[in-house]
Amino acid sequence: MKQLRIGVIGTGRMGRAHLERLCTAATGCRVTAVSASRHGEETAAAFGVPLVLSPEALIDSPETDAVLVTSPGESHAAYVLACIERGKPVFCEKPLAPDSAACREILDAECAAGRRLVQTGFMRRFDSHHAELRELLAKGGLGRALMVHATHRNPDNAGFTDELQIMDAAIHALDALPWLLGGDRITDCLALHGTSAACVGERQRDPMLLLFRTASGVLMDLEVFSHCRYGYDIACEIVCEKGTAALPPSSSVVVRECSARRVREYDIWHERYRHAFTAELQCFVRNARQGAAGGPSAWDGYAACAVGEACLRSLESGIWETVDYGEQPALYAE
Ligand code: ISE
Repeated sequence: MKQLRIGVIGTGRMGRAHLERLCTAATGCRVTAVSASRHGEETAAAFGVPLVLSPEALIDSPETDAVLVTSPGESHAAYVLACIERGKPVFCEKPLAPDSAACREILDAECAAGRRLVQTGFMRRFDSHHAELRELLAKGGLGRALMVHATHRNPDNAGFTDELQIMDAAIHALDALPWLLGGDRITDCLALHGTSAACVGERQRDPMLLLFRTASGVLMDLEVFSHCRYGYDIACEIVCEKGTAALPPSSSVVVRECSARRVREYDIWHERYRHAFTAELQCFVRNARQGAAGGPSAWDGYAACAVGEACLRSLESGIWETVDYGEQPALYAE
C-alpha cells in the first residue's frame, strides 16, 4: 500500500513534536508539507519536508492525502471543516474547537459526508496503563466502579486562565475518565476552589476541584493544578465494590544509591505520554491509509467540550450544572 502523504498545520511545540514522531517513529507515512507559520521554513528544513504552504493550500494540495492540525486551539475548527469538505482524513489536537457549538458544526459536516474522517488528539486512550485499567474494569472482577479520584498537575502553565485550565488541561480527563468506565457519561459537574497558589494570585483559581456524577451514579473528583511546581503528575484511582485499581505513579525508574532511593518526576507531557503519542499517530496513519478514521472521534471531542462548558458554568454559579449533549448522531454510535 502507498505511503500516506501528510501535511502538518502548525509547527509550534506540539506540531514539531508530532512531526518528529511521524518522521522517526511512525511507519507507512511521510510528511510532504508543513504550513507556512512562524516556524514553517525552519521546521521544513530540519525534517527535510519538501513543501511549505499556507494552511488552505496545504489542505488542497494533491501532495496531501491527510492532515494533522496542531495549530493554536482557536484555529482548529476551520481547518478540520476544510479537510472534511475535501474528504481528507484529519487528526486534530485537542481541543477540537473552542466551544461545543463549533464542535457541533464539525459533527454535522462529518454526518453530511456520511463517514468519519476526524481523529481527536486524546492520547491517554493510547497509554498502556489507561488501557489496562479500562480492560480490568470491563472484566468486572473488582465489581462495579463506585468512585474515581483523579489528579492532573502541571509544574507550571504560564499564561494559563481558569478557562484554559478546564478546556485545555482538564479536558484530557473529561474524555479519559468516562472512557475508563466503559463510556459512562458525565451528567453533572460542580467546580470548587479554595485558596490559590501565591504565584497565580488573583489571576487564576488554581488549584481547582471538579466533581462529576455519571449516568450510572459514579462520583468522581478531579484536582486540576497548573502550578504544582514539582512535576507533571497524572493520577487516577478507581474505587470498586471489591477493591481499587489505579494508574502507577507517573515518574522515572527507581534508583537506589548511597543509602537512598530516588525517582525523577516527569516535567512535561511529552515524556509521560511518549509511547501514547506515537500510538495515536500510528492509529491515524493506519486508518487514513484506508481513507477512514478511528480512535477518539469528533463526538468524543464534542462531548469533552460540553462537559468543560458545564464546569465553567459551575465555576461561576457555584452549583451543580447539568451537561447537555443533545442528540448523538448514529455515525458515532459505539
Ligand atoms: C497541554 O496543552 C496538554 O495537552 C497536556 O497534555 C496537558 O497536560 C497540559 O495541561 C496542557 O496545557
